Amino acid sequence: MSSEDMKKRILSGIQPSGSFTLGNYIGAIRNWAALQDQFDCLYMVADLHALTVRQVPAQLRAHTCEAVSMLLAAGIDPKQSILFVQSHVPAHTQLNWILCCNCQFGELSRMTQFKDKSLSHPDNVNGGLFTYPALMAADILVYNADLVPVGQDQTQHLELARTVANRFNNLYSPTFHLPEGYITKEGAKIMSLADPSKKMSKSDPNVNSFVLMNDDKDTIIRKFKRAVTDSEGTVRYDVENKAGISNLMSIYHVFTGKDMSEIENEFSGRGYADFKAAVGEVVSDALAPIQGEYTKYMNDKAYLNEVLKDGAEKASRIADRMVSKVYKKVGLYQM
Ligand code: AQP
Repeated sequence: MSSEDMKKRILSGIQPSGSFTLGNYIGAIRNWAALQDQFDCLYMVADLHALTVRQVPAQLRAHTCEAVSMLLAAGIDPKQSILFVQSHVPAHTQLNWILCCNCQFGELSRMTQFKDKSLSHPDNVNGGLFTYPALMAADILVYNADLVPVGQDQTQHLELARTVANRFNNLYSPTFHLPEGYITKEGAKIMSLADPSKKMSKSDPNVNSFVLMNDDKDTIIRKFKRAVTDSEGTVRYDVENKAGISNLMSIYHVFTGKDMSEIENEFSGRGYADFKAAVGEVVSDALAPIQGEYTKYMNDKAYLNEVLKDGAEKASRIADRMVSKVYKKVGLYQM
């Protein structure tokens, strides 16, 4: 078997629930491009997952195009990886139902994301929000992915995917690999600029809480200038007592490679204004070339559609085989 055949398979997704933030870039997208040489990668824009929270249809469509353009701009190569939109591959929802029927109510009730999102959207605690982990398990298992890059917030869902896969394998016969989490080197969790105790999120209603990957330089500089910090005036890494400054230091570290003590020395005796301006500069310099590419893709819908059609076909070829295998195993009559 060639080394190509032995590459492990990775599946990762991102929701088009808004424009991508600097948090999405640092925590996910930036790593995705880097994984392509080493792994057999499938990257999906998880539009079905986005529906668990109420979306404006026209915006969801626009954000989906933006998402695909941004992933291409950030270096996802559709010749090397399979890039697709989740709803374009019906096998995800087909397997989802089978897995839903193999997930226990108690298991789903224990998911902390369900509890959190029910609290943040009390007017729309829908069934999709509750069964979201079964769809996530289907996303992974339909490709028999070996590895899933996940943040801390998703480890519980991945564990459930393993539990369901294991249950299915025992009940019927070995079918699914048990997927493992893949922790990337730089797993920084980027916090909101308006409230550094909260994760930076693309669906945050406060536009000053996040920097978007397609924000222009002036906007980026202004948002960092307004970032909530503390009154001490010393650039010092202390997540507990100086969450805002520590968050900015993590961002500065990602783009400069400087460690925390180097950053402290660089800004020793200088105020927060200087530091915030420097963070804004390195972020906008890093995003500028990606933004150039992004605009190019956004203006070429024909190319985007071609990429997505090809991605959906390649993904379906793998996923459809798994669905028919599963359908057969559970006893669905096939002609
Ligand atoms: N603040 C963050 N820091 C580091 N990583 C982050 N990710 C998201 N926010 C941060 C990572 O981005 C990937 C895609 O996430 P998602 O779109 O599937 O959903 P999410 O984690 O819920 O992202 P958002 O931006 O917070 O979306 P909304 O506002 O819609 O809920 C994941 O790998 C995630 O870890």
